[in-house]
Amino acid sequence: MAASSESVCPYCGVGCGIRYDADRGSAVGWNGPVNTRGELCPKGAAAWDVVDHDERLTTPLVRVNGRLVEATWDEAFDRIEREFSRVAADHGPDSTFFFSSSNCTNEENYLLQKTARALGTNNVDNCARLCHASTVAAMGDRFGAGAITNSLSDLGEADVFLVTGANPAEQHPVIFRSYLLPALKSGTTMIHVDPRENQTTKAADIHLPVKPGFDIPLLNAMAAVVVEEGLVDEAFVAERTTGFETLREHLSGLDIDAEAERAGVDPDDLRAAASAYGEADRAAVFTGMGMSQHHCGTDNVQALINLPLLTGNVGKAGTGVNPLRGQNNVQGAGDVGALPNVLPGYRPVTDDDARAAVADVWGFEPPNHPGLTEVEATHRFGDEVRAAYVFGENPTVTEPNANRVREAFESLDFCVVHDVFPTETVEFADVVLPGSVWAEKSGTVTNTDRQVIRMNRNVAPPGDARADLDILREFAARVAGLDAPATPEGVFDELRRVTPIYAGMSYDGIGTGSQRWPFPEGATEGTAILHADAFESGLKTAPFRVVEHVDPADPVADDELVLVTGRVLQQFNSGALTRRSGVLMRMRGEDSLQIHPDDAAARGIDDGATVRVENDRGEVAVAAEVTPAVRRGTVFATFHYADPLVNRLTGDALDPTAKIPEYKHSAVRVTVEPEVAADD
Ligand SMILES: Nc1nc2c(c(=O)[nH]1)N[C@H]1C(S)=C(S)[C@@H](COP(=O)(O)OP(=O)(O)OC[C@H]3O[C@@H](n4cnc5c(=O)[nH]c(N)nc54)[C@H](O)[C@@H]3O)O[C@H]1N2
Ligand SMILES: Nc1nc2c(c(=O)[nH]1)N[C@H]1C(S)=C(S)[C@@H](COP(=O)(O)OP(=O)(O)OC[C@H]3O[C@@H](n4cnc5c(=O)[nH]c(N)nc54)[C@H](O)[C@@H]3O)O[C@H]1N2
Ligand code: SF4
Ligand SMILES: [Mo]
Repeated sequence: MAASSESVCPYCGVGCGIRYDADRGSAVGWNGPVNTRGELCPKGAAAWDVVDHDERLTTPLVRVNGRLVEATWDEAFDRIEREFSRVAADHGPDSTFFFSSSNCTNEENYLLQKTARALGTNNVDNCARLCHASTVAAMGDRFGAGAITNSLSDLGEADVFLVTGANPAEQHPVIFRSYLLPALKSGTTMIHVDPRENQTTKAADIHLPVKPGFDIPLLNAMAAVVVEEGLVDEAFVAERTTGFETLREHLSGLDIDAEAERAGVDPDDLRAAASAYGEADRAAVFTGMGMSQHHCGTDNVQALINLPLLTGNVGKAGTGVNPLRGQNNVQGAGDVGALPNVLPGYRPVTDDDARAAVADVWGFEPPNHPGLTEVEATHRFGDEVRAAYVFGENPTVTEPNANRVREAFESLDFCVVHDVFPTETVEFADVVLPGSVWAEKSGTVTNTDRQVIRMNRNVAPPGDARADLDILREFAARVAGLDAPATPEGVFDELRRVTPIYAGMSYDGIGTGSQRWPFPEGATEGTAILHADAFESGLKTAPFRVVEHVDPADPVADDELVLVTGRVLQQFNSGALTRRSGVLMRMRGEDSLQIHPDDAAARGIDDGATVRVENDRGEVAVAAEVTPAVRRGTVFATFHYADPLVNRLTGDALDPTAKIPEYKHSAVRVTVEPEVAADD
């Protein structure tokens, strides 16, 4: 029996409220904390499609003689217990690795990271690593907190939006339509920095089609214009920053026009954008994957942060640095400690007091050395890392250099995949655990503007599938001897006690609304706008940083093009859910390669022709979409499909600080695919 209860969309970090509507037989919006009028984008509206889908995993599977066969839960867990114990005993706990899930609840992520730590390793990560890890690192360094500085509801007060490396019209549609568009209609100016024209560009006043990987010269040149034109907020700089003189010296040595040209943009347009940003009373920055997913992702965001600090655009309504987060709980997965270097609440594993504080609640102390990050771990599969638990992630499609990733998964001694569909990663599993989707479980998720929202169960999981938290409870008991609370509410109550930024919240208090972090013990509500009087670091000031351009990892030969990868509105990440949705059908153009007419003509490529895209790492065949929307020298494809598997082409380079991959810059050769002879 289905009951209609308030839940949260399983897709993006906007966190729209959805529930099952039995009359319509589909998901509908309720008036949630973010989608206050019940509005949804096409993905949210189609979210029921994956609940009663006939490809759902409905029974545990174990590999016997190379084939996955149906098993009982006991058989599956006996095998898991035996193999995890064996690997940990033979090679030490750091030979195990845990992929936690940004698509799953705070309670589930909390329990999985606690299990890893009880087993004796900090080897737990979630795909924030592939996403905004660099943003979080840079913002943490400067402001003392890596999260969005403002709240969605105050951002409309901005006079200028600087949107860089993000396409909110397609990737955060309800934020775009319900929070940004009304402001744009009443006069807010939007600057869009993106090598490609997309739906966001259509609503922009100034478009800077930056050359992929050249955001630092662009941002430094914008900062230099702000200084040159006397647009610096002197009072703010004096009171709230340090290091201005050093930055000013560096910027005054720059040739602004030359830096603009190096970044591939028109110097006049760049000056216009910088003046608009600098002259605004209130200017808000939105930043996305175009900035974060480079091997200089942290430096990109460091360069970006100089702008709000120069102009006093931090700590008040309509300003700040606002990363738009990825999945419905990528914010929360990090908040509750599913990261290898920090405990719940972002306290470093190396901090003795932090470990002692969690030990008071847990009854054991977590290890004191940071664990491996997600991609680093994959690179060590079969060697240092022998067993993995993959919860709600599809890394064989989504990690870079997919051919290598597949070999890595092959080389594991033991792999558990806990998912809801037979994904491409399930093909590498020794044991498969059938979990639950959004409508089948309860718990909390934390959206992009730090609001903790409750999901309530509408329907039971299909067949023998179980609620994710119940599966993780048994896993915790079997491999680490933990006795976790039986309900999401019980787990939330525990996680609150070790997560200072959540300490004042309560499950009941959230109800069908939300509570926002930071919400310390004793507070009556959370803080919407961070860094108002002092930064979250506890300091009154934030430092300026001098940032130099870093060349992309892949050198680009004369006959090569730069492949940028990204997203479209109707598909979500690895496509595990959306590719199975009847409503979000595969549409023309979604899996094609956007190529500029000049680059196409030089290669004899017609619109619609099948082209081969290749480099030393791999190759894919795709249809060409010849369009001037993408800049010359750059091609664009999505990574939503297992075929074409675009991540065969992306590389291994990682940001040295945040370890995020360079998904937004790969050198490729593009040629017309030779016709396959009809009689072959
Ligand atoms: N429809 C849909 N929505 C989603 C998702 C989805 O898969 N589909 N995924 C969710 C997730 S996990 C995330 S992380 C967010 C991501 O949301 P976005 O950050 O908006 O995602 P992307 O499309 O990957 O990248 C944004 C833009 O960066 C541009 N870009 C590429 N290279 C550069 C560069 O060097 N510099 C600059 N300035 N820009 C560049 C691309 O052209 C692209 O338009 O979306 C979330 N929402
Ligand atoms: N080339 C390229 N690659 C990229 C990116 C890019 O821009 N370009 N972006 C990167 C980014 S930002 C991200 S975040 C990653 C995303 O990478 P992934 O997290 O690997 O991708 P998803 O498709 O979100 O994977 C979600 C998995 O969880 C399962 N799932 C969904 N809901 C539930 C649930 O409630 N319970 C359980 N048990 N399972 C569930 C789905 O079936 C699916 O297998 O991809 C990265 N890869
Ligand atoms: S905007 Fe995001 S959270 Fe809202 S319905 Fe669309 S995918 Fe779901
Ligand atoms: Mo993401």
